[in-house]
Amino acid sequence: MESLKQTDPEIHEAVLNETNRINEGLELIPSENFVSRAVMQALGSIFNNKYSEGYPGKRYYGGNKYTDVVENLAIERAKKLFGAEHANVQPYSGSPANTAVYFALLNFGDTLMGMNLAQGGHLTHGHPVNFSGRAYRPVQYGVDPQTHLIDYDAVRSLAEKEKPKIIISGATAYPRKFDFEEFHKIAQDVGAISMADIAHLAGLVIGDAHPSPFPFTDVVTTTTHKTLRGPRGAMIMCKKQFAEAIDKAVFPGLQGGPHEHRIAATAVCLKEAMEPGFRDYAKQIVKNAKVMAEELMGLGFKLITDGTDNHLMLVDLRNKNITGREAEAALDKAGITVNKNMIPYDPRKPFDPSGIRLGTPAITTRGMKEQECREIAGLISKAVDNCKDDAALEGIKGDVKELCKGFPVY
Ligand code: DSN
Repeated sequence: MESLKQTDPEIHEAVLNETNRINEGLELIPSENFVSRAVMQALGSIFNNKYSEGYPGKRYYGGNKYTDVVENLAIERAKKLFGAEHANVQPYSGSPANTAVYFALLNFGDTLMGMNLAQGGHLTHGHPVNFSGRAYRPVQYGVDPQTHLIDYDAVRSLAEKEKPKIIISGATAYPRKFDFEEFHKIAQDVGAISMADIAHLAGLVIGDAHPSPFPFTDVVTTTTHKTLRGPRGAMIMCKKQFAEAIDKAVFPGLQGGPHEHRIAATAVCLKEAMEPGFRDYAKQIVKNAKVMAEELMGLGFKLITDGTDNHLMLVDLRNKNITGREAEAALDKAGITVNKNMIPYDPRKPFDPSGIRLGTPAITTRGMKEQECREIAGLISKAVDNCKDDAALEGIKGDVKELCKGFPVY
């Protein structure tokens, strides 16, 4: 990074510091991951400089011969990997991708049904402060107050009563499997479009570690930077009948020039995901999460739904006498990065909720397995027990650093 060092030493230093932070610490935010050098190289490539408004073969700018190669490869790989009829790889990220779907397929004021953010959903699934909850009429389903699982009968009743035009499945903090087939059936029965937002699950889906929403779901969105292990960005995949409307909504409806360097990096991550090793990776993510969950419960932590089937855990900290914000801060001091998170029916507020969210995609990428996950659970427990003792947290940070030494990120 000599050029960066000379041009902007402050940014250079921040990059080095961040590199040390990830190498010496444990990244347990379930939506984060570490991409390969090849993905990084595509992301930092010459395609950053190109304008290519339009789609392959139909651009509003000249000089797009090689841009078309890149975007076509990303599209074809996405279709092949997921078994999709159509793919649009231009959305800048998950929120613009979801917004594009609504813009394409709904009229303002139409009813949109999605999972409540406070119970595991996402802002763009109809939260009242978000565009999706203001431009459309949001109807929200959640989880059962006792089991904290999605009650599919309750989802069906709500859909029958409210007659949404689109039903969104998918979440950001739901530790169990989604029954995408059941969601599609409910949508069909009430005359709605079925949409799955698999941002968190995409890597697990193609690695056969979670059931797929294909080929039956009408529209599927995903970010590319979570379990899929690609650049920050998103894709929309859909049945052919929705393709034209969705492409038009992305461009020119919502976006201008696509970020082709990022699309090149998406193509690379999709190629990597076609390798047999990616299946092992996806399955290991889930194995790691299950072991960490078991170990944490053995140490007295209460996990929402008493465990996990996927890459994430939602921990209810109320029996530990610590809030989510306090735990996040204490763990940060110990070199363990997590995020505070609302638990279902949380009596506290989002900025200082009762829970934390943990996940295994990033530590699995760096090669950690069951044994390390047991150790990590012990370190988390120790940090929570000593959350007010900075010297103890510093000591745990040393243990974390020692553990990480055997698993360099780059
Ligand atoms: N912000 C993402 C997450 O952390 O789950 C969802 O978009």
